[in-house]
Amino acid sequence: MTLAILYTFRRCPYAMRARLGLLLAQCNVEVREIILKAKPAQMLAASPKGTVPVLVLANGEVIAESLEIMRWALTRTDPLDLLCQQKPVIKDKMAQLIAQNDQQFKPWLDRYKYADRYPEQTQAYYYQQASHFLLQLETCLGQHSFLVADTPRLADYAIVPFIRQFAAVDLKHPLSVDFPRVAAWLEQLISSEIFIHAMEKYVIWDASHSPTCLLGDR
Ligand SMILES: N[C@@H](CCC(=O)N[C@@H](CS)C(=O)NCC(=O)O)C(=O)O
Repeated sequence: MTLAILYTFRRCPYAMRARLGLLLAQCNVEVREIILKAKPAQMLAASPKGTVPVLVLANGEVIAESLEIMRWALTRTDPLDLLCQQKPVIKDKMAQLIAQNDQQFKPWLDRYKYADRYPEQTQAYYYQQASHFLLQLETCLGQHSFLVADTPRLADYAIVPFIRQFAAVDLKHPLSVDFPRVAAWLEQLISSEIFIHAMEKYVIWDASHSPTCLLGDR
């Protein structure tokens, strides 16, 4: 059987969420680890916009948005009901949290992380702006063990790579000081087997390599 091909970059939070979605759906794919400074021509031919992740399906269809890759995989197999298909209120809440993460939190995260590239404000200002979203997550986690329920769902896996990145910006300023519940949630998710699997290291792909698969050998 021809496998779908995933172009990915280990440290990219969008690619992380795509790998998590594929693993959670037990969907095997061929993994092609790339470097952003030297994107392979095969990836750019499939997706000229040049962002990772990119999933090229066996029928040639291309999915070049991380959340769509998660949804595509989980729509096929969702043993843990991560999409909460029968729970419209939770589905809406998840969509809202993920949209806030991607549209509001992520730009502040970038400014906080690379504050020297955005000298118009201080890093403390960017932290403050990013905190609005973290406070919202803190409130969610006061209501259940994970963002929308007592077990992890799509929203947890879609958002956690970005919170992990935020927490790593300034290790002298641990997340637990201002956001203790978010810090505990982060720790629980990133120490889980699935996350560790999603962070496996791959050599940089080139066309001469024999295929490497997300779920191990074919
Ligand atoms: N909306 C896209 C965003 C993906 C994205 O921006 N990925 C970054 C890496 S974290 C990227 O590929 N940037 C292109 C570059 O740096 O050349 C998605 O959700 O997949």
